[in-house]
Amino acid sequence: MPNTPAHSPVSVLGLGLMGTALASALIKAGHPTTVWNRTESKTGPLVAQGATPAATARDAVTAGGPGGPGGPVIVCLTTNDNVRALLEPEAEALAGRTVVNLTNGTPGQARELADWAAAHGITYIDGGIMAVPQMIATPGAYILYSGTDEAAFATHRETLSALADTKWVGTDPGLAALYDLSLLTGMYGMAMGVAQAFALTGSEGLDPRDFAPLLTDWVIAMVHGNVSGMAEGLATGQHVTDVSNLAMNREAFPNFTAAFAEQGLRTDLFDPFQDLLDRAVEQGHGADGFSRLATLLKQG
Ligand code: FVH
Repeated sequence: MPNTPAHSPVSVLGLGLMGTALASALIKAGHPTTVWNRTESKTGPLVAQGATPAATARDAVTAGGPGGPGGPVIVCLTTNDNVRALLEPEAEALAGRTVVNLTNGTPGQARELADWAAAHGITYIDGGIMAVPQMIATPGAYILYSGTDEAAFATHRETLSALADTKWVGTDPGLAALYDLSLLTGMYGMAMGVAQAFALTGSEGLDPRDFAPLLTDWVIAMVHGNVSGMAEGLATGQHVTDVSNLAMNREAFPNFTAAFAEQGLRTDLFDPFQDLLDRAVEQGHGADGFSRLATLLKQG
């Protein structure tokens, strides 16, 4: 197979659920793929698909000879501490290469890894995967990328597009993690609300499958109504609303925590929201909509 950008060799370090899906997608797209995992047995299924196993992480990053094959070294481990511990001893071997780190972490961790890489002549691209392993290389999946060297990203973009759609978000290496965690924050907020809603209907023995369609439609409608409206309020500083203001919500909200308690449920997921509404109204923002709340979440 010719060593064109479309089929450039790639090394993948970390073959958990996600790393395995990533490596498999690269193999299917025709990239000569070298794989390494701390627990060696996880290389087996990928070798059966055509991957080359590396006995050590050093072998994986130097695959293709001195200076490596020119393709990216993709890393997907549990945490960025694991990444740092794995890559530090390989700094010399990685000099001149591009590391694409798809491990979930904080913006600060990404910036620290980028600084460490730059000090060793390594190009660092951070990524945030907006997909579960089963979605890799399917429509709808995308990966956010950021790093100081946008040209390096452009060089490897075609290779990376074998994994999922690519979204470049900027030259601050922390931005991919910031976007990733912000999107997941929205998801966790939704998960908390949905869990509490099922607990409330469940407290009367309602079948969750009967309630699910109502809840789905309601959540979707509320997302459509609220997210862009909040963005507009935040961007313009015009938070006043004629729809559902904070003063009204503050008065209504005790009904929720009271109902949870009446039904024998815990209230502690929702108690902080009452505190936030109280603070907003006490600071004179009663006529504002939910966008105001995002301005009241800074520490200090
Ligand atoms: N799975 C998912 O749905 C999400 C989707 C969004 C992105 N996340 C992040 O991806 C990272 C990896 O997730 P994963 O699902 O692949 O996780 P595991 O299946 O648990 O595999 C973890 C791999 O990390 C290796 N590993 C852990 N510690 C070390 C270490 N100290 N040195 C070297 N490798 C290490 C582990 O190796 P082993 O246990 O098999 O030997 C696995 O290869 C993660 O950041 C998610 O947040 C996934």
